[in-house]
Amino acid sequence: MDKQTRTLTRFLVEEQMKHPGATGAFTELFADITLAAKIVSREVNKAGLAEILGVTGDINIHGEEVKKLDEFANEIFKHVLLKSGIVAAIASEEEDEVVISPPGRYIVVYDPLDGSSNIDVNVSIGTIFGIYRNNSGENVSIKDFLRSGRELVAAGYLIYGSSTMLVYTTGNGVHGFTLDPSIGEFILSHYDIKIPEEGKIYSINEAYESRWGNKMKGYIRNLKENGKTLRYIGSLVADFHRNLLKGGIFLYPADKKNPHGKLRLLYEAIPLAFIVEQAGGYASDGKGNILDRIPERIHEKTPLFIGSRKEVEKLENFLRNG
Ligand code: AHM
Ligand code: MG
Repeated sequence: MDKQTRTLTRFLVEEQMKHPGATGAFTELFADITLAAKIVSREVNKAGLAEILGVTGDINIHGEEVKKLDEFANEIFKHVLLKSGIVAAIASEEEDEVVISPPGRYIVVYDPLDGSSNIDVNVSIGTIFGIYRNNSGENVSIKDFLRSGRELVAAGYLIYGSSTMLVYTTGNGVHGFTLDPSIGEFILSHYDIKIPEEGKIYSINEAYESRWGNKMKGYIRNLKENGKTLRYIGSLVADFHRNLLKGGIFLYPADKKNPHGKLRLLYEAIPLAFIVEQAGGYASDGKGNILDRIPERIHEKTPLFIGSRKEVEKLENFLRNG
């Protein structure tokens, strides 16, 4: 019985009770995030029916076409978070600038709908988020976003797949909750997730091989010679989630076309780096820990190598020594 009734809300309240000074604001913030997520999940699930597939006709700051669902997810998260009185400012992949609306104890960074190219074809997509404390009160500004991932209060992602899941950490292990659509609740399904130290899977877009440097080419050749297997969905959240549970490495290197990589440091790489580290894994930009990077711009890009600790360390050694 307990298994079916271990909701996210109960879990958060139990966690909150371990911290006598807690005000409940954080628990409320999570209620807001899951509300937005449930609405997005509902729209994603019926996307083939509603007139919500396709593009809006706009191009975002990254030069990419904005999908209607991208925009919808962005608006829902922005609205729910900024109206809460708990979040003073947000930075989103789909907003050119940070959006400031004090008061609020927290600031939130997010990619509202990651894996946009998979929206129209019924393949898993997701939302990634990171939560920081607002240390500047009413004077919150863009500077409050340019900080190390080590200052994260929490990070998580939603995956809209064959089921909808929330996976998050507050720095006390990583826990996964599955949405039971019949009761509209996230139920604890994956307690204290640990990523295997090593793994068979590697995930990279190999079509770009001709753009890579020789060390990257050699590394991938080496993986194949050592019996690794390729899995690549093209949705970071879905590729990350699979590798978190099964072990392996996800790679999006810098290449000739994208000299700084494609993925975004602040609202993609850093939150996932915090999660993977809490699960016993590791995230690198090829030179060092993603959590040691301090973004200079909110939309800064980074190479990303993330997953099982030993696999990512091997990759780092390969890039250093060839
Ligand atoms: P998006 O945030 O615009 O959806 O782009 C990010 C996505 C990631 O989910 C995925 O890992 C990557 O882009 C795939 O890129 P590619 O198509 O170059 O392999
Ligand atoms: Mg994205």
